[in-house]
Amino acid sequence: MLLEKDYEVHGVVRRSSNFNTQRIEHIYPRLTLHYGDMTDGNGLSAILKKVRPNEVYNLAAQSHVAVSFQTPVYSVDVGGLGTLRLLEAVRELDGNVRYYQASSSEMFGSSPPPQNEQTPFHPRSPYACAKVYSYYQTINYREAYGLFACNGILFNHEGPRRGETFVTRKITRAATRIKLGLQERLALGNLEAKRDWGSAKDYVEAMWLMLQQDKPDDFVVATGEMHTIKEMLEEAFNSLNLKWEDYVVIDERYKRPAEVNELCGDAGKAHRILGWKPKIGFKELIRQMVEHDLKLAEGERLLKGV
Ligand code: G4F
Repeated sequence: MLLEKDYEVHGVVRRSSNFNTQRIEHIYPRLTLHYGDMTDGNGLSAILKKVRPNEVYNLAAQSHVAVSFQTPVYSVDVGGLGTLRLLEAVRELDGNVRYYQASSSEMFGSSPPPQNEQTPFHPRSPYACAKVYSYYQTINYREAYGLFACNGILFNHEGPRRGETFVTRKITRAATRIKLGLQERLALGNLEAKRDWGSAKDYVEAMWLMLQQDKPDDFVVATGEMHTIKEMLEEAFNSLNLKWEDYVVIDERYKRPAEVNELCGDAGKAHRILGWKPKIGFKELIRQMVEHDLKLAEGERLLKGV
């Protein structure tokens, strides 16, 4: 839907010595890429002055919660101060730019579910603390400078393009590789945590809708359904006629210094004001991911000649 409108699409990516654009290749040639970095405010400002965007979506972060405990200063520099650098660059443009901030359900941390726009924040990681900082800076730029700036407080959003170190994709990759004899074990951390998992495809639509409204506001985006990691394991492994208990081992290294135990969003405000509702449920989401990863595993097996 995003691409149906007559948009010129620009993206900013960090330079890497290896190609790191596989997950956005499907939107070439609509997309023009620029090299930039959230730690380099001057660079961001130069890109914005060149592109003169109507809408800016800040999805940048060191987005792995566990890794943020190992790289706290970097994670907060990118996910917290990086937001401020980008907001300043947007403000300098002095135009009618609309700004979207990727806020996160991790900000709620240990506040019990259901969580909505009124729920107090209690962040439990450097990543989440940076997100709370960025959330308030976004509101401050809205109030102080009249910027059309919105926070989308997105709960976990998944799909076949999800990074392979996040728990959903780690599970579907492993289950399908185990099925084809390419892997023997799956090492995980805390299996008791509960999450509200939705489809990234649905959630991107909500992000876009926020910037099409008459006035800027903040919205929770969630399915309202909560599952444990064990339920996720059951769904993925059962769909391949496997029993997860035969393959999963607990590795303490995947446990976090502080855990977020229960996240389940109340997206009532997004339903009412944006007219948004998720279309893809938990079972369908896992089915899509398993189907995709099974094809990947089949390709891998062919290459290896197993
Ligand atoms: O998949 P996860 O790493 O996602 P997490 O920490 O909930 O964060 C994701 O969603 C947020 C939105 O709420 C985003 F803001 C954030 O950027 C990211 O996209 O972990 C989910 C749960 C955790 O409780 C974790 O402890 O799964 C548990 N888990 C158990 N074993 C594991 C593992 N997580 C990972 N990544 N790897 C494991 O082996």
